[in-house]
Amino acid sequence: MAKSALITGITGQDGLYLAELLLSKGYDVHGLIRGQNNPKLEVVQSIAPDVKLHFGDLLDTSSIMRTLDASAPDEVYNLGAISFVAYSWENASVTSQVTGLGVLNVLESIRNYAGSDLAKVRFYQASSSEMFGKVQEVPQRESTLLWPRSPYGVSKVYGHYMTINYRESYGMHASSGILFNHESPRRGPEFVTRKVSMAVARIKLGLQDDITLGNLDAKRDWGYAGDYVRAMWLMLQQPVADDYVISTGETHSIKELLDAAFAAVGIDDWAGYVKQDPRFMRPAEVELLIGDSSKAKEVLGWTPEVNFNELVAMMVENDLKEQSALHKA
Ligand code: NAP
Ligand code: F7E
Repeated sequence: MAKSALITGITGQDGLYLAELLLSKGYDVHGLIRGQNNPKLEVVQSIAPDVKLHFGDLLDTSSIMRTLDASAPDEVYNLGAISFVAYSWENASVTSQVTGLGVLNVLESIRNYAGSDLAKVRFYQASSSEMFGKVQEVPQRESTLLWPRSPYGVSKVYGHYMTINYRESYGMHASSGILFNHESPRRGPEFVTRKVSMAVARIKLGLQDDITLGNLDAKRDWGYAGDYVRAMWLMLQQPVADDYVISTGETHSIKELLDAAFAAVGIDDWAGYVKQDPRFMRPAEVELLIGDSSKAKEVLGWTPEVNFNELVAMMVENDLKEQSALHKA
């Protein structure tokens, strides 16, 4: 019989890639979608029409329980979150509720749903490299001390330890993927990679004069979302649940991101196109992230396939197509 999987955050970047991966493996895929008249419902239905959608919210435990009953999942991937770090300072309480307490709501719902047969449901938590924040070790690995720098990071630490606690307290097959930044043409336009790829495409097409950014010196370990959802699935196929860092092991500054993105449209000197504004600076910055995913390589056999330059070129190319089509329409 086909396995069943439930994905929270189905309308997000990772939710869609994961849904496509699981459908290609023959899973019966269910997604939790929130809100009245969610504008992304049509996107999910057009890209992955075989996904069965259930209306619910991470803040509404009874809706999660109802969705578990309806989907009878073998695997639950908790990808739902308020995920934009900058927003989390302005909206610390709701971020803590959704990104932090939302994890507890899913874990408790699974515990109630599965009863004495807890082993029948495997759980994946979307933990984040933002938990390392003010990094205490370079590169960061599973054992590195966590030192989050934003309400988002603090909320992810809560969800991370709650996942470990349910594993240790109840023997639940609950794993956390500590994923470093991963991007794609489906990345939200509020994140820096997509903000840059869209602006560079629009500058090349003569639709925009420049781009305004914040801190250009911060460094991130950027990978491709399509590679990273493969790691999520691999974690839930292991006999024993555990936590894994998923990263490329390479770090690049925002300036290097600009180099790669402008180079993709044949512009070598971008200085005249880039402005800075304190509005995009953060109250506390995560200056440097670089991950060591050797445990994932050894145990899961996971390695990333798309490198930094390929990722940036893929995003710029997609935005050139999207922006030209929009402009012609
Ligand atoms: P994303 O594109 O921002 O997607 C977030 C998803 O969460 C959306 O589907 C959103 O639904 C949903 N959501 C928000 N509030 C909700 C609520 N109250 N109830 C139910 N669902 C809710 O994020 P992503 O990039 O795909 O990331 C997936 C997960 O991995 C997130 O937990 C994120 O924090 C984590 N993560 C991401 C990265 C990364 O670099 N991408 C790295 C590490 C960890 P709407 O569409 O309705 O808003
Ligand atoms: O910022 C700097 C900014 O918003 C990256 C989320 O998926 O990955 C993501 O969080 C860097 C930061 O991603 C702008 O200060 C400069 O240093 O693209 P971002 P993030 O904060 O790293 C982690 C792993 C997650 O878990 C999160 O959910 O870029 N930066 N200028 C800027 N950032 C933005 N957004 N906009 C700017 O104008």
